[in-house]
Amino acid sequence: MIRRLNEEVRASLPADVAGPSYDRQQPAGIVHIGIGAFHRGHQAVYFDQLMANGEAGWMIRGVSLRSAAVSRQLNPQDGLYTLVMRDDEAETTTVIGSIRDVLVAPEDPAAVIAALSSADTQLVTLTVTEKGYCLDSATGRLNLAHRDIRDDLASPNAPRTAPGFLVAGLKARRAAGLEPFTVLSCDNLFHNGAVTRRAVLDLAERLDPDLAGWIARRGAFPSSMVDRIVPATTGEDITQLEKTQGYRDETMVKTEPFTQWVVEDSFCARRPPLETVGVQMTNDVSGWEKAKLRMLNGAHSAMAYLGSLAGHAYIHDAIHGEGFEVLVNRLWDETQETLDQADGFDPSQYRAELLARFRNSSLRHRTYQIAMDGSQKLPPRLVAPILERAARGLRSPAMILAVAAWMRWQSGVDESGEAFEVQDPLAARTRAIVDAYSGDTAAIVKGLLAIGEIFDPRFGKDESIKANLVAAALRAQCDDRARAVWLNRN
Ligand code: CS2
Repeated sequence: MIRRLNEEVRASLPADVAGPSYDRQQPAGIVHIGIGAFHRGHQAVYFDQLMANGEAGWMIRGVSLRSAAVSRQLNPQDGLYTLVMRDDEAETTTVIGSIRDVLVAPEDPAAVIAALSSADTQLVTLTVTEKGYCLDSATGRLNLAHRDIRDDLASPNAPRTAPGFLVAGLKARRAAGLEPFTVLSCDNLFHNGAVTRRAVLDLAERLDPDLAGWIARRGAFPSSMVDRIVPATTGEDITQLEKTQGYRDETMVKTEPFTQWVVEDSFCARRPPLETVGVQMTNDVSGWEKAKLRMLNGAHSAMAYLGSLAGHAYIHDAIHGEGFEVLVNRLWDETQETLDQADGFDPSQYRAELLARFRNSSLRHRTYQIAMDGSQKLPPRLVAPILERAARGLRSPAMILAVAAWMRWQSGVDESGEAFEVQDPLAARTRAIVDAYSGDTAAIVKGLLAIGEIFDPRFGKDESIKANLVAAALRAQCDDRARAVWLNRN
C-alpha cells in the first residue's frame, strides 16, 4: 500500500529528500489567496526557507477562491507537498512545510475572513491571475459592472473575488482594533501593487467610505516581480514521484532551479526578512516588472501561439523549431528598446539565461497552458511595447507576428486543421468575430482590434500597425517556414 504524504511520512522521508524540520505549529503570519502551483513553486518556498532559518511566525493559510480541488489534495497531506526542481542535468526533491491548510472560499467565506482578520496575519499574498483582479482594462480601475464584483457589492460579507475578500478582511480588522495587513500581489501585472490598491479602494469606497480612507492611510500594497517557471503538474509527474520516492503526493509541483522575487520595500505590518532568503528588496520594482513581462512573458506568449499553431506542444520544442530562436531574439531586440533601467539588470545576461530556461526539456511546459487567457496577457506583454515603439516611429514585426498569431488562435483550429478549445474569459466574443467574418482576415483583424479590453484605441487607429497585422495574419505565418520568410523580409 503506497502511503500518501503527511506528517507521519515526513518523519521518515527517503534520505535524498529534504523536509521541514521547523515547528509547523507556529503562527500563520500569511494568508495566500489563489493557492495554485505557482504559489507552491515560488512564494511558499521562500517562507519555508525563512522558517528553516529560524524566523518564526510565517506559516501560510491558503485560500482557493473557486474550486475545492487543492484543499482536497493538500489538507489530507497536512499541508505538505513535494517540490521537484529539475533541469536537463539534475533533479532535487524537497518537501515544503510552510502551508498550514487550505480554505475554500465558496464553501466557507466566513472562515477566510476570520483568517484575514486574525491578529497573527501580517501579510496577504495573491496569485489570482490577471483576470482575478476584475479590472476594467481601459481605465485600470475595478470593473464595477463585473458580475462577481456586483455580487460582492450586494453581499460584502460573503464575497467571491480577491478584492472582495481583501475589503471584508480589512473591515473586520478595523472593527477588531487591529492594523491592516500588507497586501502583496504576485501576479504578472504591471504596477501590480498600485493596481491592487486601486481595485481594493474602488470597492471599499462603494461599501464604506470611512473604511476606504483608513485603508488608504494605513494600508500598504507593495508591487512585486515574481519569476519561476512552474508548469501544471500532470498525472505522470505524480506517478513518477511515487515510483522514485515511494510515497504519493497529489499536490507536488515541478519547477526549474531558477527563481527570482523582487519586492518593493513598503510594508505596513511586520515584514518578513525576505532579503535573508534571496529576495531583492527595492524602492522601485517597475523596471524589473517591465523587463520580465515584456521579455520572458512576451516571448512566452509569442511561442505559445505561434508554436502551438505550428504543432509544438512544449516550449522546449518550440524554441528548437525552425526560426523560433530568431523570432525570440528579434522580439527581445524590439522590447529591449522599451525598457527602463533597473538596478542590477543586465539585458544580455538576462537573454542568455532566458534562452537556457526555455530550452529546459525536463519541465515539459505546455504552449497551450501559456496560450490561455490571452486577452488578459496581451496588453502588458505585447500591446503596450508595440504602442510605445510606434510612438517613436519604430516598427515591431516580431511582436506584431505574435499578436497576429493570437488572432489566428481565436478560430480554435491550428495550422494542420486540428480543433482546440480557446480558454479565455473573452473567448465567446472573439469567436463571434471570427465566425462573423469567416475567411476575411482584414475584417477579423479590425473586429478583434475593436475589443477595448485588449487593445488600446490607438492600436486600431494606427494604419501601419493594422496593415502589418493583417499581412502577418493573412500569410499563415504560423507555419515554421513561412514565419522564417516573414521575419527575413521585415
Ligand atoms: C507564463 C507564466 O503562463 C504564462 O503566461 O508566461 O506563467 C510564466 O511561466 C511565469 O510568469 C514565469 O515566471
